[in-house]
Amino acid sequence: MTTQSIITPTLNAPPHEFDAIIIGAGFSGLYQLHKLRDELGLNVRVLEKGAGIGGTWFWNRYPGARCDSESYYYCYSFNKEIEQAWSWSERYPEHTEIRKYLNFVSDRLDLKRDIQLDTEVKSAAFNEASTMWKVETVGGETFLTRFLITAVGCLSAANVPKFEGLENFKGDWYHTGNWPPEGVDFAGKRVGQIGTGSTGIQLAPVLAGRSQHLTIFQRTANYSIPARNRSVTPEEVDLTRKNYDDVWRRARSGTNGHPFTMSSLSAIAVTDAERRAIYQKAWERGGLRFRASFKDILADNKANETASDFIREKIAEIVKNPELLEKLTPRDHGFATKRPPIDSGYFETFNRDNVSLIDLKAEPIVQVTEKGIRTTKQEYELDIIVFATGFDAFTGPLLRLNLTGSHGYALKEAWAAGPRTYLGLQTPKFPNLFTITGPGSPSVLCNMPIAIEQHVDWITTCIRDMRAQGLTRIEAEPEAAEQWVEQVNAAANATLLPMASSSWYLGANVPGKPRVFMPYAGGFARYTDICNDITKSNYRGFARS
Ligand code: N01
Repeated sequence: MTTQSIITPTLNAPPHEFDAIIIGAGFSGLYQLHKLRDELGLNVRVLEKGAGIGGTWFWNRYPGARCDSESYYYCYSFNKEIEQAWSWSERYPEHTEIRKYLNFVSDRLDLKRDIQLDTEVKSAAFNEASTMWKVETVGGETFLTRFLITAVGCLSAANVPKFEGLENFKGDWYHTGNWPPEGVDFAGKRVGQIGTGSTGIQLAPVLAGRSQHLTIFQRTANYSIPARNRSVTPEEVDLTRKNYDDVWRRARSGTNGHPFTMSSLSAIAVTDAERRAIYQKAWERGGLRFRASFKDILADNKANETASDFIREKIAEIVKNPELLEKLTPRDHGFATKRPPIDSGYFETFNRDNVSLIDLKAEPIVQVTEKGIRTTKQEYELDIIVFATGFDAFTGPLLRLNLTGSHGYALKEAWAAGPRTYLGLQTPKFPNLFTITGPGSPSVLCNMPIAIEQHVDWITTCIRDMRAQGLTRIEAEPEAAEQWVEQVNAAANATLLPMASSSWYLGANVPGKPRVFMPYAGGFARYTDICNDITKSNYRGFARS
């Protein structure tokens, strides 16, 4: 992997001025840089907190970290040469391979010369008189820019629960989303893992194999579908390359940006035997596509219950100990109402002798002690604690930037009751600020690279049109944002998605966070049509001058 950093911070220099500053060098920041610099000819700088590019995949290096979208479509679609030159080795790429891919793309497009690593944005404020943003970094640098574009991802603000006594723990602790690049040696260690979301479910089988003993602290039992990861054959690579146009056409025309279509069948309109055969086939094929087995899994309680029942039966076939099985069986929410994980041997892990499961509903954590974790029942002695406790999703990464819009209005204030955006792209009173995959856009309900490309393309067209029309300022109108928030709520309420009380889609995993369903659930293709229509209407809902 190429790791060279081209730009190093220059302290105490006069403010650097740019046409656009992009915050973050993951999938979205890299593509946005390419579009603005290489297509519009703008003077652009990317500021990246990490010591390397990759965004999510720079930070998430925990054992077992891999993507749960399939490799052949968890990648960019905008460049034919890159598409034809790159080969994925596995069905679900590991974090190392995704970093290699992003470095490969960056090198091909010569992006690194405009990316400044090790540069964390401390704050940014809009100046009404100059129509410019002033960006300040933790390292003391100042930048001025006409357009400020956040490419910080939806899941980049780690959520470490505030357990009393963590500072006293004599062992080591880590959050999965901030994993040390040098790795962690678990050999001979007693490890505690808190959290059983997508991350914890990927992590547990690997930790169980590497540690002396693994204690998993579970608050909510989860569903999971087998990933069925495997190597990709050269024949499959060739076939995908030949068919890429069709892959992308299908991905863009669907609900979730995946190149498979939702079944047209209802789960309750078929016979029991037909339903079982369809679920069984989907279970054997593995992966997130299980959700597409029937059209109403996320729209109708009865249909959802058939999927939930099927998975519960599968868990019962795997887990041998009846007491553990009871704890591991999800009953408080329907399948896929929370983001469903996929796994490689998760439930099988509980058949091992060196794994224990603590049900935090029965014995909540009281404190972290010098020696480990104390629940209401007992103290568990541990050498290492791993927090697989997720993220302050959607709003967390943006609020941490300390953004101040027109006349000193802070984003924290604007979003005090939850995020209010127009299309997830702009927030009223924050002129010239674009949020790639911001709250109110399909983002995490979608295959992320597809959602990112759509946003970056829209932003690029918008800036191009402004420049062509001699405009320098764009701001979402408050009424347009209000109406969009209503549409986001209506789209969510037409599904079962808001029903999982512990879902991070609702911000429920972070104590004190407003409970608002944040992504747009009306479908990716529909969302794209809405955005395109707004472009054609000469930017309805945006005030431009
Ligand atoms: O986070 P989560 P994640 N005490 O929020 C528990 C994406 N992803 O990192 O359910 C005890 O889903 C919490 O319990 P509960 C994917 O979109 C993608 O696993 O809130 N437990 C839950 O079990 C995914 O959905 C890939 O009751 C506490 C867990 O911690 C998203 O990232 C791979 C707690 C957190 O689960 C987030 O997944 C991995 C507390 N105080 C992840 N606080 C790809 O392949 C939280 N928990 C692309």
